[in-house]
Amino acid sequence: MNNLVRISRDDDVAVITIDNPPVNALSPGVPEGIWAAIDEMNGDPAVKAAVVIGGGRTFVAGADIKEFGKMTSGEKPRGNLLPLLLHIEDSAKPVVMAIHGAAFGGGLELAMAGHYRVASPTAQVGQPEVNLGIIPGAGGTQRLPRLVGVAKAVEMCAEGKPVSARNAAALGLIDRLIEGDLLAGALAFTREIADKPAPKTRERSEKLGTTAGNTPIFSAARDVARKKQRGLKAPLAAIDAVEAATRLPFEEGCEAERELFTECLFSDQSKALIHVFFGEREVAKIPDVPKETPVISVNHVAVVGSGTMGGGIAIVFANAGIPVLLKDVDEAALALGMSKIKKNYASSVQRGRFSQTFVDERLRLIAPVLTYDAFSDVDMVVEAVFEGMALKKSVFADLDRACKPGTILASNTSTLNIDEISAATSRPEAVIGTHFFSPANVMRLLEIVRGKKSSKEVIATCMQLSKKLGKIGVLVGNCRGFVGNRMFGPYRREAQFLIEEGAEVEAVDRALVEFGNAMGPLATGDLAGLDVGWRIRKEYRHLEKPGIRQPFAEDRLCELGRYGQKTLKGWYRYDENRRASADPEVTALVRRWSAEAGIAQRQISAAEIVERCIYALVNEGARILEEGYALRAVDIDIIYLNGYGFPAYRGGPMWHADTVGLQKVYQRICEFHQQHGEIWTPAPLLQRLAEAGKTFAAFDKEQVAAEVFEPANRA
Ligand code: 3H9
Repeated sequence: MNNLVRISRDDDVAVITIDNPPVNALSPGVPEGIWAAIDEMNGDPAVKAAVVIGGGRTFVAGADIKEFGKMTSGEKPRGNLLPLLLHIEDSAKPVVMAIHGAAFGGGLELAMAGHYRVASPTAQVGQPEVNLGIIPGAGGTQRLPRLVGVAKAVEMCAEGKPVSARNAAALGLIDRLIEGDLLAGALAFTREIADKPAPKTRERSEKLGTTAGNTPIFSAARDVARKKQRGLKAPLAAIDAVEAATRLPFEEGCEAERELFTECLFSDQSKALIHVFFGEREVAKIPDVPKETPVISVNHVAVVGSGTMGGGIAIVFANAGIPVLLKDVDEAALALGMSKIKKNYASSVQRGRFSQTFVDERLRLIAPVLTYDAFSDVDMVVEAVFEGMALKKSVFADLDRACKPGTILASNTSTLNIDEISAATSRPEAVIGTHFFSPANVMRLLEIVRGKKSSKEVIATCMQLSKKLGKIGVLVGNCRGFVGNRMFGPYRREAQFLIEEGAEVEAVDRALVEFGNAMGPLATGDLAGLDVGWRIRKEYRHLEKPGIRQPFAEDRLCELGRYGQKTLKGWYRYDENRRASADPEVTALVRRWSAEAGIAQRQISAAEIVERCIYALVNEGARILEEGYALRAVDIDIIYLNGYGFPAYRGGPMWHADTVGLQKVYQRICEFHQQHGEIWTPAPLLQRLAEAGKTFAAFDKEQVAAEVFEPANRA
């Protein structure tokens, strides 16, 4: 064995423990250790069978994802799991896999090579490889249908969602659930089966079905994958691999799986999704707020403002089991807010997302209030009142008076200066931005805005809390629009410019949806309400530099009362069910306005539409990075994936730029600069990286290695 896999004996049963913290990934050394342990067990005449169990908090979370990057950059792959799994399956003595925590990916493949599987009821099993842009590569697509049947195997491999141990037991994937001590239960089970013939998963075929029965399963699964995982290649490859299991003998099926796995592994999609996997964990790491930073317990919170955002935020806390006071200024506003919350929950019950009992419990956690009286007890307040500095300041002054020392005072502002808001209190160290995205109870992103004086405890608490709330928290600096909306400005500006230059509204949206975005920029504007941006632009107009081209079409549409979906007219027109259709009136209006402004009309390709919009994001992102308002390029990527519908398989705007090549991106931005002037001035960081032949990913690595992070708030 080695230090990653241990073997011990419990009387006549060998206990093989995998010990590779934190999640027992099958890193180099682990497969070798298991192989040696199986040999030792078979060679020991005093032993009848073996239990394989994970040390620490989980069974096995899968192959070591870090190894994939090495494989695709040309390093010789170390260890191939398939022979190990055959070796286990061919063991002369039975092997029982004992699962707690997770058996994911290679972990489940390992478990299926055992002759039996037992599990704690809280365990989860799954083949989540598609989330990394790959498919199971160690026989998962071949053994799983033999245990759970074709339909379930296709679903698990193509959708990548985990299955609870209870469900897995019902499916035949787990042979026994063990309440209480897992090892003791596994040992007892092993002694029951030790003298019986050991079944080999790969030799089973009774659940593989018939061609006539399977064909509609595969075709329905492909339809679902094309719709629900639009643009992703791995789910379709996973379906092909399971289909191979139904058509080919086991060994040939494994070969087919291997080919599909390798093709996926070397794809840009997989590289991007692996970047996202590690990125989601990286954003939690704040260089000057180490893991050991003390945190404040948040057991009771308040939300000020019961509008759409405030109500959504109250739901988020209640769903996490945290009692919440919801305050508004008068009975009518509060009653409206509460009724919207109830409606929201009712529709969750209707859609089967929550049970009525769950909803009743959550609703009991939300207490509507009209005064600050009970605020002296809360650990955190999130202010979500109308977006105006004077109002926010007065709310924060009230909170300063009403809350006990140590209460976190958070603002959900999406545009205003956190430092200015914090100046209205006597405790700016307790003030921070928590920028939720609409709908707050659905969107995963939480931008945590660090004020100049926000304390490390407050930052650490909000970062940790975001996980508890089911959000992904990303720390950003205090600049106008923070990170996400600051970049969204140039992106939507370009979308408008393109229309003013002759592109059709639908063509712009279509190009970006085909690129992979969840929605086009103009349809997004209509959904959010065009008047929101219009009002903000009017407020900031005095800051605009004269002589710089500004888009005008959206403001003019607003002047005509076309605010988007809410007025059933915006960039598109909408029927009473809010179904969009192109509006020739908009085309005619924009053509007229463009002619009056002397803007030449031309044919614009989908490729140019994508480059103009996406490179506008990249250029602004590079500025934000250099100014220190985002800690790393990957933080920007995670913001765009979770708050703005950017396609995960492209890894985020900065990763996408790396994939295209920064020289190419920079070159194109220089051309746009020549054609469109100052707004396209290339970001100095982008220029430097492009000229040095580097990437944003390399920039991130250098920053971490050199520990040169500036606190994200230096300006
Ligand atoms: C696969 O198996 C392919 C096969 O078919 C074989 C092909 C040949 N590798 O998530 P956490 C790290 S593909 C390397 O914060 P949690 C993670 O980066 C794999 N590292 O914990 C983090 O590091 P750090 C299929 C891994 O308790 C730390 O462990 N499997 C791996 O919230 C803690 O992770 C998957 O896709 C890994 N496989 O959640 C499962 N997994 O502390 C991926 C984790 O430095 N993993 N790390 O930031 C998970 O879903 C979650 O980690 C899990 C625990 C639910 C297990």
